[in-house]
Amino acid sequence: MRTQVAIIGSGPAGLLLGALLHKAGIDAVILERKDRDYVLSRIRAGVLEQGAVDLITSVGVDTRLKAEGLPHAGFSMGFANRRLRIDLAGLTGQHVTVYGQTEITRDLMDARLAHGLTTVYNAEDVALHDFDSAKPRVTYVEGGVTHEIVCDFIAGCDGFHGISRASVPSGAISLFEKVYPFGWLGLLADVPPCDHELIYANHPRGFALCSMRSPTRSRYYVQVGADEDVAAWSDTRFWDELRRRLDPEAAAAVTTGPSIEKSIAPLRSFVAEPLRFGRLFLAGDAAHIVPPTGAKGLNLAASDVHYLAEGLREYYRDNSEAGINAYSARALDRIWKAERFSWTLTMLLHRFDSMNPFEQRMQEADFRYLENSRAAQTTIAENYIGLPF
Ligand code: RFL
Ligand code: PHB
Repeated sequence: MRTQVAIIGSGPAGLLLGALLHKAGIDAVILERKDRDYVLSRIRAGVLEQGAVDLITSVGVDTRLKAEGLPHAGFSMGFANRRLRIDLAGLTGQHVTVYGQTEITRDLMDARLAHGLTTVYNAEDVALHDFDSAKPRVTYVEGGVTHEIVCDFIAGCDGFHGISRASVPSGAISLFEKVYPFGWLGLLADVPPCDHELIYANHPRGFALCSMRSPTRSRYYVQVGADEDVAAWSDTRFWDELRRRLDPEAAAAVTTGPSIEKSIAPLRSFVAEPLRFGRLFLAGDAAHIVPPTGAKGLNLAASDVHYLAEGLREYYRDNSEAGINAYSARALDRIWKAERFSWTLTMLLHRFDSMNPFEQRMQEADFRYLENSRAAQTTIAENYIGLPF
């Protein structure tokens, strides 16, 4: 098979890149290790910046997003049983949109199918070859048969555990990482949310987050130990722990119900540099991870593929390499700012066993400063709604 761009991974980064390239008249094939239903069963992000919404709109995949996405003009932070609302709309004039990553993925997959674009699911043993030459190749096994794709470029959109970043010689790549000593236990249930906006709570027992997917479907998280076993968490234990960590008003408003999904995600900050190796580009979680506290992971995947698609469009349309040459630096500039924000919010909102009394007082002072400073609230708000790209 021959294509212009071979995309590895059909998460939001790969699918959105595929849609942007299709719009630009550039031919691409997506190779995905899992099947469609498996990809759609992963429960992940829920908050979209306007920039991500605009990109999805630009490829014409916004019908359900416009109908079902929930505009949120603010969110709250809880601390010592007090609640501080960050007025996103009042402070920045903008809002975020609550719409699940699963739904975006489904919409983009359906659009690909409708346009007759090729996605190979269950592609095993994907291997990247010769990306330091002008004729890169990708091989994979499907149904026991080995196939080869000859292409101009490879886009590594295969997430943190993918093959793309791992294919780069270790001397050519620098990795920056911070692993946090805890994870988030998430629960999805068909119950109405406890509030019309998100609540991020810092409590002596640990962090908790009240989020949602729709007016009838809630997503909640509690901070747990890094090596906690999800099997140790019955629904009842989860609901009890969640309510203990919320202020009395929020706790009283929690409607409990059977979980649809329950899983633990470790928290990590990670960046690989650079994002280009000859004719291989990294984008999305393949290149970087943020702790979910700032709701930035999916949004960064969107800005990465926006820069990459622009570069590839310039390459094919204008015969210019300027855009692909600038890709790594442009994307990394925005990535590091989102890393900074996600790290700051994680440090503010979680309890660390290692915190000494001085550090604990610093966290409390941070919060009290935020309560009384419009400037500090604006800093949080302008990062939460998303820096421009
Ligand atoms: P994905 O979604 O991991 O997709 C990568 C795809 O590549 C496939 N793959 C391979 N395919 C072929 N060959 C191989 N060797 C392959 N190896 C892997 C995988 O099967 C998969 O289909 O990466 P992508 O596209 O870069 O998207 C990134 C986002 O998924 C991620 O950043 C967000 O989910 C992060 N995130 C959040 N981001 C937000 O912007 N807002 C949020 O509110 C938010 N909440 C979250 C989150 C992530 C979470 N978890 C579970 C990590 C909440 C949670 C709990
Ligand atoms: C979610 O709804 O899954 C969600 C929302 C906000 C975050 C992280 C996750 O910061």
